[in-house]
Amino acid sequence: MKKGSRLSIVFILICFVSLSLQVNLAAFNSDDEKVKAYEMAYEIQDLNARRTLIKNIVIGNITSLEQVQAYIDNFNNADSDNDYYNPVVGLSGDSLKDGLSMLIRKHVSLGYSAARKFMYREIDNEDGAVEGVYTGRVFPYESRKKMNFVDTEEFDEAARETRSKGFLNCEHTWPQSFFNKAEPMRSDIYHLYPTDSDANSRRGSYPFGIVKTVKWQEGDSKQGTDANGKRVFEPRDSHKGNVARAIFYFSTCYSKRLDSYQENVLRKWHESDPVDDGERARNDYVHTLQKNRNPYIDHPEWVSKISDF
Ligand SMILES: [Ca+2]
Repeated sequence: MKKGSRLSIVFILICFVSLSLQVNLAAFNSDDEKVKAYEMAYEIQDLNARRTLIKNIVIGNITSLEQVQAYIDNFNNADSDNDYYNPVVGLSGDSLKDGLSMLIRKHVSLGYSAARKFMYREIDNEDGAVEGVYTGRVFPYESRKKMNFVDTEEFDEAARETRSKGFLNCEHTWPQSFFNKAEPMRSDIYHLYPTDSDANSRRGSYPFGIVKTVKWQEGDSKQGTDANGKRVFEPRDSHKGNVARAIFYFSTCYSKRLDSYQENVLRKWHESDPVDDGERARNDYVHTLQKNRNPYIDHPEWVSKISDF
């Protein structure tokens, strides 16, 4: 892109970022600094989605890169909360579940576009690539670029139609059809994961279970019928515990009951695929955005303290 047109985008974008955020381009010495300001303004655009979380941060007129950086640092430092679980310490059974429900229900919903943007660009992005949780297929996703294989608000509709399968999209571990795509459930990242679109549609809204007769299989995830002939979806082993804790979170947060079949399967998976560092890091990251946590990642032992989800 030519520098002249790039700079005009700078101005438009910065105006778009926020009415209350004004970057005075004239204050920057060189074109390079102006372009850098544009890059940082882009970052602020993401941060801006979180702006409502921290009401005491006032965005003034920004005239230097240092001020922009300080603004970003303020966001990143405002998230620690060591006493998060204090209100439920010592509780068990239904009291624990109800207490956790009150605690985690109070959170910020980013909206579906921003939630996916954070997920693909940052939370689940490893060196410019995002892995589909069911198949393990890796999708290149370079930050700040429109990627045709990724289903975001920028996703090209024509590309979607010509690629009926094989793009990266968003799995709702608790199926969207069960809550009519309503917010804040739809955008709650604790049960959202990047997936291969094909695997996502194979999962559909089937319950999770152990597949005995395979109808579809890829990357060790399967869809088919279980020992009783019931149609189920079985994620690969490394994602089984993540699914269990996502569902326990959702059930607790939104007071949705699990049938005993589903609960038994997920309790086993919670044990067989325990919490790992990657899941803990994801919990920390989502906390900075939503201001709540998945308690079953922080305290896996609480699952057995609750007799009935
Ligand atoms: Ca796992």
